[in-house]
Amino acid sequence: MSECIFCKIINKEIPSQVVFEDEYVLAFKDINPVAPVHLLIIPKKHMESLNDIEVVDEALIGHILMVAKKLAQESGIADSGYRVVNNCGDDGGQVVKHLHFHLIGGQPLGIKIC
Ligand code: D5M
Repeated sequence: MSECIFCKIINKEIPSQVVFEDEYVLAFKDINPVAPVHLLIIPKKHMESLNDIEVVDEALIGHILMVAKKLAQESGIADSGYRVVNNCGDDGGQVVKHLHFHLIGGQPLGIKIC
């Protein structure tokens, strides 16, 4: 049994507010939202971080971005704008060690560091 909290969410061992699911990915509401829309999009395949993706994962990563676009549209933030954020590793601020992408929007977003 995996100890990874996001794998537990995928396996429905702990609850989450799922907004999208298919064979490859799960998207759910972030438990600590920083904006009116704050979703997490994760691969069902466990990978610790962006450092672990391989060539075979190219389609999966593209799919995650397509899901981000779809969820931005469905959330009503596509036209006003949003961010898709991946925190990688300790300096990147990654807390949960299962690859995930934040979809954030619904208000003007703060500090822009790049
Ligand atoms: O982001 C990890 C994110 O994961 C952080 O914004 C909180 C969120 N989180 C942690 N546990 C849960 C559960 N159980 N449900 C929903 N969201 C959760 P990081 O990029 O690693 O800092």
